[in-house]
Amino acid sequence: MKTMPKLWSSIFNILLLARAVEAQKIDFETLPNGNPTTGGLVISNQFSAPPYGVSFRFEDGKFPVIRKVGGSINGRPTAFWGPPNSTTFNQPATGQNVGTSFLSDSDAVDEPPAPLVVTYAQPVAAASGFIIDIDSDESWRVEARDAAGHVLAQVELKDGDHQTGDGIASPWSFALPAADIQSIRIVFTGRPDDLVGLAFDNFSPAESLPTPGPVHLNAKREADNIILSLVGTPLAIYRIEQANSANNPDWVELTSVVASSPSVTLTNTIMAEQRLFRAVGVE
Ligand SMILES: [Ca+2]
Ligand SMILES: [Ca+2]
Ligand SMILES: [Ca+2]
Repeated sequence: MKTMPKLWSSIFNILLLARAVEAQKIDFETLPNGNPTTGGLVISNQFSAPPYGVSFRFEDGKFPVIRKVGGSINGRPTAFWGPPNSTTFNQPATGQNVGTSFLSDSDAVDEPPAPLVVTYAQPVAAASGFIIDIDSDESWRVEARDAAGHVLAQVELKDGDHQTGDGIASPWSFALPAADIQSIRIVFTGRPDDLVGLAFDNFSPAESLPTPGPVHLNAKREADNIILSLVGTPLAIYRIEQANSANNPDWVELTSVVASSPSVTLTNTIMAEQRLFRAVGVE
């Protein structure tokens, strides 16, 4: 009987560890206490305690706010014009795994916001996240900076690059040899007269983007639609490609998706008698 408490305590520890690792992604759908976020909620230091250890502020002194799919002010979206063809209020493209909430600035789509700075309580070696809807010639730069504010590494995200576009979640990721990242700075680098909002989501404060593992793609027909569902490594990116013929298939990119648990689904209208689909992990 004496060994029982020990056994239970090790099981309990394993459960806690599993929970802590999973909890490190900030998806802006809920706060650390589990309460759902609301549109317009100001985000500053709610995630400053472990396991996150981060706080958020724009360089002009303003704080970011939660924005929701469908949100608008005076006929303009609160974060971005989403698909089709940038006509909808904060609507992500399908299969982007961004839920219904993300971090934005407090204005409607308007002049570019000041750079957003994420400050760490304790420095980290890795971090990753997504910026939604990089289109219309827009571009962003994400910098990983040390305690003195020097840029250690940076990622440029530009309209026209892979994994950018209308409502698409574009990834950035850092993995440095040592825990030197004291802040992350997200800067709009497009034209100063662009009408944009920030839409930042699925922030992993201390982990780089996962490497895509094995993927399973399933297709089924429903009336005039093909429903594709993909099971892969959560938060890893997969390119969905299509071809018209099994003989010498000429694969063309259809879209990219961000895998989520348990699966991502996409609906496609049937355009031809035969169509092949495949999913390719993007590293
Ligand atoms: Ca989200
Ligand atoms: Ca945009
Ligand atoms: Ca758009």
